[in-house]
Amino acid sequence: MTKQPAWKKLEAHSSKARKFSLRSLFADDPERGQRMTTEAVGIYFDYSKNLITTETLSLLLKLAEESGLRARIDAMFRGEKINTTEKRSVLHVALRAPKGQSIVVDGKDVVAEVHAVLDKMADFSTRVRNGEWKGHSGKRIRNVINIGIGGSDLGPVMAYEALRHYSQRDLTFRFVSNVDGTDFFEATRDLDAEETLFIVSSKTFTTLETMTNAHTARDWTLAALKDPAAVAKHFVAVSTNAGEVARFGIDTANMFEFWDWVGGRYSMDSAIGLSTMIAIGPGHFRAMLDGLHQMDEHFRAAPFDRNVPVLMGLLGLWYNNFFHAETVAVLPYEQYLKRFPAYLQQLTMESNGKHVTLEGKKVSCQTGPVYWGEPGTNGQHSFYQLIHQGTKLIPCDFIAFTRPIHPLGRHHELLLANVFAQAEALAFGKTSREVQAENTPSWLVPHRTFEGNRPSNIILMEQLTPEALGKLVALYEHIVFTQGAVWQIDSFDQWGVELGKVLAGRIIPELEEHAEPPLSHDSSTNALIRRCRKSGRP
Ligand code: G6Q
Repeated sequence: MTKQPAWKKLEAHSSKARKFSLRSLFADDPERGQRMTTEAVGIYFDYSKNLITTETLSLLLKLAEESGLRARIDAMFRGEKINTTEKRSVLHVALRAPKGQSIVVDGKDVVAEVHAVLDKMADFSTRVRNGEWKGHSGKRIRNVINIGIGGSDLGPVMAYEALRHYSQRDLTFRFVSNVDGTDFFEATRDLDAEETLFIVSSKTFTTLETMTNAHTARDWTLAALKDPAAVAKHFVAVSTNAGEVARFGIDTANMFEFWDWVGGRYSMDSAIGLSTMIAIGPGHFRAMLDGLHQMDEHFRAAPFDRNVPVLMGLLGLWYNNFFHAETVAVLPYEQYLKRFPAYLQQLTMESNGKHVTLEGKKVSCQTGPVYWGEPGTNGQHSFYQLIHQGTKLIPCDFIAFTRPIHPLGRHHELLLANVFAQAEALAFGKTSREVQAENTPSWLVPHRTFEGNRPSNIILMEQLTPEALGKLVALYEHIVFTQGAVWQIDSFDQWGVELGKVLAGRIIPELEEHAEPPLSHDSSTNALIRRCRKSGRP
């Protein structure tokens, strides 16, 4: 990639760009704040506060062309096996394709299968929501606990929190992911097993954490209900592995299927979203799918210079590869999106944290940045200091909504004023002359000076609805796709999580067995294991 003509030109251009001043760029072009924006599927995207000119943009767009982004998008939508290291199609876009559309994988129309599962989910969700689905002792289900981890947890947690306003409030939702027993204990300590339904969400149904928590959940349920038949009423599964689901004791009639062409971190709108559907109801869930689909169509069809995910992907790449920025801050000014940055961390970092190209050669440039963030305005009172005056360049994505969900007094105006002010302050700063003009003592002037020139994107939408959330999720999925295509890496595998799992498997018996098997790790690991051996504990 780094040998492409556009890359070389961007390298040369970036030494000029380091001297760009956002103050001057805005002063020289009074239209910049309108010109460097685009609007699509209900998103107003303002990218004018980036360290770019029209030339930068056209070079970045050229880079996208030279890297074959268009062909790769088409290959994904056709269902080609673009996840080459796992020999799989990458078809999360099929999860929200409307009924009647057809995408064929290995001779099967996957869209028809998707809708069959959605209908089954809708039927089940409705029965839980209206109380028709009863627990073993005849009591109504009041609590729903999703057990899953990684892609089988972060999406459901994020979506539940984001759409809580639309949820059925007489149902309690909890999420257990960590193998740390505290997670299960705290999620269940005040609940009545007779009123609790567990959704065991695991693509493989073999994941250590999830299966450990699922077995603990079964013991917890049976300790209260004292009848193995209770499992049928208190456990359902979301998985691709019917054999393991049956072995666990869950009737496969109560299993909601998905497929190997859905990556874990791309699965929040598959059956993995069953807890979301129970919370918000099938109608809202379908609205979320519609939002995802609208963004898919925009990504597939819009010209790159007006394509929001392509533009955002390229701008991210600009700072990552040409300004050596290491991170991206995602800053939603909407309290309900408090888990969105955590969700994005997996989506972006598990996808693009790769060190070799599709051909297995070491990459010649930096790949995925670190994503992080917190909702505004809280972050302003903690880490924004470093973004404003630190020595690191941290491009920011601000996400805001014009209409509040809860219009309370002046709250929303204050919230919006803050997000716009932050972007303005980052971009334009405050010169030492301006600080001096405020009669600041000269020794304090450097401390109170803001260099500015710190780039940000603003994503402005009308209101956080299920449809809007769908658009935001698909937006970031396609940003990841765009960057992965330019870097020519496999954004859909995750071999990096394997080694730790294998090593943990080796250490488990070394901690648990009273025979104290001999240890053959490094001296540090050996010493740590010895200190924690079960047999040595009081
Ligand atoms: C996501 C990853 C990973 C996965 C979890 C859970 O893309 O593959 O986070 O989702 O390891 O896997 P299971 O769903 O198979 O339990």
